[in-house]
Amino acid sequence: MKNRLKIAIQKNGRLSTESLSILKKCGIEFSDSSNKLFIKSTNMLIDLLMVRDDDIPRLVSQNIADLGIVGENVVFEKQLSDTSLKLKTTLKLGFSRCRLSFAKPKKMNLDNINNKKIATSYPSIVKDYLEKKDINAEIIEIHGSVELTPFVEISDIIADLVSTGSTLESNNLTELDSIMDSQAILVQSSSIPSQKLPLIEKIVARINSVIKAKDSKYIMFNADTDNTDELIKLLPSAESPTIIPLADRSKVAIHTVCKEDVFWETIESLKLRGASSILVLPIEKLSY
Ligand code: PRT
Ligand code: ZN
Repeated sequence: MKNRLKIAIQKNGRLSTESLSILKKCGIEFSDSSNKLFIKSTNMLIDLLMVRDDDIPRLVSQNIADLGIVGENVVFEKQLSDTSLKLKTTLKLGFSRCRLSFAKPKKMNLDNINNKKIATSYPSIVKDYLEKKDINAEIIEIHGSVELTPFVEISDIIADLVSTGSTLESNNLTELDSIMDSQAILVQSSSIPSQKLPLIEKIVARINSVIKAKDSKYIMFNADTDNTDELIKLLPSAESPTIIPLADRSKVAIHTVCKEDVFWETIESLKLRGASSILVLPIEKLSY
């Protein structure tokens, strides 16, 4: 039991599906995951703690969990409000991206936010921002329906998470300055027992390889032999490509991994310059 690695993830919310999916892609198999607080892996010495996202930084800091997947915004808020938290960011995971931004009612005239009442679920981050900018304002801490507070006169403006912007739009709010960008991150305790380190290193390396693979694509196409240099330059972040001669000696096949997504514009540019039979494939795992 002591040697089993514990990973805390959000039980029910925006981070849950992706968190579980990234761990499964790392080859960790789990028994039925529905509705449990504690899930044992069936093939590795790993257990999942299914908890609220707000509890993850403390669970990791207290070594109740060794690793955790949580939003940067939550970690930053908890670290600012409790400086004794002992945890570090190991990897940025690239999902659940959002930003913490100020927003005001569309009809409100606002020159600056000095002396305004700001409703937010992130009081420590907002306080830190205001102090750094030397702004005097009142912070109203509220959890849930922050976007409604200016209209019931609890606040003048808000500071809330935004991803698509549609919540602000449908509540007649305009986004102002952004305080921080956030995404899901992998955190780890700063005092991991040494016997667990090899397994942590293995899991972190696998997660890293899953993340890299997600952004990468394998691209293959045929081209005229004397046109290869020009075509290779069009490929986004390409590794040194493999060039294979074809039966028709005037042509070659080019295969390479692009470390970024390959967009339609790139495919169209390749075609315009004579590439044919273009194939773009997803990559499941990528390890260097
Ligand atoms: O129950 P539990 O405490 O575990 O979950 P929770 O309700 O506190 O969190 P949850 O599941 O809503 O969000 C978990 C994490 O997802 C957050 O801490 C962020 O790191 C991340 N995330 C990414 C977001 C959003 N995008 C997001 N858009 N969290 C919240 N929102 C909300 C925002 O508060 C606002 O109400 O979505 C609305 C805005 O979205 P748009 O798309 O309309 O702009
Ligand atoms: Zn929460």
